Amino acid sequence: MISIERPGLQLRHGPGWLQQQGLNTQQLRRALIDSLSWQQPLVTVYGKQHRTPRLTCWVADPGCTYRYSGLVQSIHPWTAELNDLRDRLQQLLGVRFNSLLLNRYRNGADRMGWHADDEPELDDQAPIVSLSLGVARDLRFRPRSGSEAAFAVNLADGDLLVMDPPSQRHWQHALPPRARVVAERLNLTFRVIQPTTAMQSISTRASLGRAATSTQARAGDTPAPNTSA
Ligand SMILES: O=C(O)CCC(=O)C(=O)O
Repeated sequence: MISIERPGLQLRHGPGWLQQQGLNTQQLRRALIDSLSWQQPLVTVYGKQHRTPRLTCWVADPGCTYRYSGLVQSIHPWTAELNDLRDRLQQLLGVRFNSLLLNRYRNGADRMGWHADDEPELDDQAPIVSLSLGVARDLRFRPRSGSEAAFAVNLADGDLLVMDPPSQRHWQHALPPRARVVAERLNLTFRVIQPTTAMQSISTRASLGRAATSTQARAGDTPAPNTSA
C-alpha cells in the first residue's frame, strides 16, 4: 500500500486491491447496484431542502440506526457480497466494522461536498475505510487550518483507501463534479459507529436546521453544480 502523509493526515492507498483479492469488480458493482435499495434522501443544507446529489444506501448491524431530517433511514441488511468485503477488511486491518455507507455517483454531475467524517457517533479511534468500484474519480483533501496545500487522490476501480485517525480531525475531503465523466462509480465506506449516540446526534442537527454535516448531507451538496472537467 502507498502511504500518503501530511501533518495530521495519514492515508493508505491500495490501487487495485479488490482485483488483487481475486474479485471481479464489474460483477461486484453490478451485484451491488441490483441487490441494494438505493435512496436519494431530502436534506437541508443552508436552510434549503433538496435531494442529495448522489444515491445512497446505509448498511449496518441492528441498532446502528440512522436518522435524517426526522426520517429514520432504513437499515439495509448486510448482503453476502458486503459481508465478504467486510471480512476481508477486518482481516487486513484488525478492526470490527459495524456499518457501511454506500454512495452511488451516477455520472460526473453526482458529487460529495467538503466534509470530515467526524460525527460524534463515529468511533474516532477507528479508521474509515473506502473501496471504489467503477469509473475513476478524484477525492480531494484540504486541511481544516494551516497552510498545507490541498491535493487529490485518484480513486480507480478496485482501489482501497484507508483514512487513519486523526485524519478526520484535521483534514476534510470532497468528491468534486467532473463534467466529462459519463460513467457510474460506487464508493463504500466502512465505519465503526457507536449505536447509542447515533439517533440523538443526527436528529438534533436536523431539528435545528443547521448546515448539514452528516454522512449523508454535506455542505457543498448544493442543487446546481458547477461542473468542471
Ligand atoms: O466517494 C468517495 O470516495 C468519498 C465518500 C465520502 O467521502 C464519504 O462517504 O464520506
